[in-house]
Amino acid sequence: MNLIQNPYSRNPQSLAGDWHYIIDPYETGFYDLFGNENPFGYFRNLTPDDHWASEYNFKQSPTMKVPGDWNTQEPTLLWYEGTLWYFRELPDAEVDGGRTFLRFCAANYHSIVWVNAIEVMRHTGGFTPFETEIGSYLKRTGNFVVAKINDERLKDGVPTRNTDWWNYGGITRDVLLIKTPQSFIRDYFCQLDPEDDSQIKGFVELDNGANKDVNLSIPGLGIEHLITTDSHGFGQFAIKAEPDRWSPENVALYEVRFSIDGDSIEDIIGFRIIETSGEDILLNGEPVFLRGISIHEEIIGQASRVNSEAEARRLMEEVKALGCNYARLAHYPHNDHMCRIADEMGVLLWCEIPVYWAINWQSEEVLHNARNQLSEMIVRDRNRASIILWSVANETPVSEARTEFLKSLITTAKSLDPTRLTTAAMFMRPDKVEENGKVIRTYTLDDPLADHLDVLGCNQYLGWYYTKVSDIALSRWHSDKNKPLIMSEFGASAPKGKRGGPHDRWTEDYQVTVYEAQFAMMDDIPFLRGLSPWILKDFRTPKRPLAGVQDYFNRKGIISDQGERKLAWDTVHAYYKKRSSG
Ligand code: GCB
Repeated sequence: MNLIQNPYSRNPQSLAGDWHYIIDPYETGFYDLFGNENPFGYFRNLTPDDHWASEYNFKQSPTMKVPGDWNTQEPTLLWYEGTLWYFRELPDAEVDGGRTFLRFCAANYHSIVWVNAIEVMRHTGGFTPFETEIGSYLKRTGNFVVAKINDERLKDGVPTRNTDWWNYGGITRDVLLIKTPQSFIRDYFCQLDPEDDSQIKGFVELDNGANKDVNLSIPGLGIEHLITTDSHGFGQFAIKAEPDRWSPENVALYEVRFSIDGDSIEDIIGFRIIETSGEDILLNGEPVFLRGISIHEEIIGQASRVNSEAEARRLMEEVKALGCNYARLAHYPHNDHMCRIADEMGVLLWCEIPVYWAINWQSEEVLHNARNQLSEMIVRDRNRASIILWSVANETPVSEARTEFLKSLITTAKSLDPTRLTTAAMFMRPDKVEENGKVIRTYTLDDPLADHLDVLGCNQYLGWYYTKVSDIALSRWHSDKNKPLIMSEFGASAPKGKRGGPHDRWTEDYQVTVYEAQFAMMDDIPFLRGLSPWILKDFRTPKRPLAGVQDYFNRKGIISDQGERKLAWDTVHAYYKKRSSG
């Protein structure tokens, strides 16, 4: 069964707050001396008074905030990668005939959860939700939850060991107790039909609701429609409708309510059509140019994982201030709030999974993991009008195994959501020829993956890696794919406040020079339909140690980690102003 759709509107009980924790680099709380799972593990929540081998006590252990990464809450954990145990008491069980689910909106990376010392779920993947029903394990009083979260980077992980971002560990997003009636609306999908835009189409899935009737109501469109479900509680619908179309310029949102006897759920949904035609991206039938920016999920001002609605809003406000109609949420699914805020503020989105650089393409298990993360992201977010692109990969090395792996993910994305476009960030290969003593580079997208995507993404760092800024004007772009291209990354590093001449690397001035040259070049790429420069804000990464300059931050932000705008912010802002009036 799918994850529970739209859990926040079920008035869930948040388990946010102080959780006790124990750092356990040797996994003493999980394995015995010989590496077998220990039946007296920490999940039992014992104390030295209970058992001679219990050399721990959760209630005497320190606390940290959930949600929140562990790295930035306790100085000794900044670089920690391994196992950490969490504990908190749960509310008393209510005897109301209903059902209770426990949902982790995300925990990085591998999680095992126990309720009252009974294992209730395991999950792999750091950025998507997982949940299970726990009602039958709850006692009248004295309930508790224990979670073992491990964020070791793994060769066969998704992502794999090597990434250019901080491996924030822990319960980074909300933990919710969701109450439902015995029979309830578990999932629904409600979008304008890309095959026939005169109708709203979708499905509803009931939990424990075989053959029940579901009422779908969209008051703003005068819709009251009865959906009948089959013996699995599954029902489809297609209803004639002429909604005001959602777009960044016209944030038209409708209340949508599904109800059955004893349960109802409300959502706020926008209706729009996204498609391609040759080299164009069409939003509601009109060509659109995506003025974007890439974002990591880090808080402006303190460089830690974003985990609240207010912090997500602050990021999106910065996107809007820049003049964007689009953002790339790199390099993993961001928190639940981001897409809802984008719906509300009118920002088109590219959403992706952490299939980044070199994954183990040969492994069925790795494919299963990647597919699971993709599915959890799509199921969580497919009712959001803002999302137009599902991206399956970032900068992956071309091989047959890689392409087969990614083709399979594209098939999954299309089957879960035929209303959106697929993409991936790829490289383009330069052919160099000498003309009048100058090297002309012609970039061609010859990655075979391109044939399977709707929209092509290309990352390039002309003027920063391998090339000089003068090479940018000598670059040409070629494509015979007849598909739109998004320049999904480009940029240059500059610590805020470091000034110099226009050609001095690592200065704000050089960052501006690179952006100006890049924009001039992009004006001449006939199949370019969008860009998302790298990146909105400086972000933490262990890969950038240059002292006094990077200090373990990637400094390609156009605002600093503290939120101060760099000179390049104005350059991007001015370019987007020109683009939006042109
Ligand atoms: C890339 C990666 C991104 C890096 C960026 C950089 O190509 O996709 O994750 O952070 O380059 O700054 O080098």
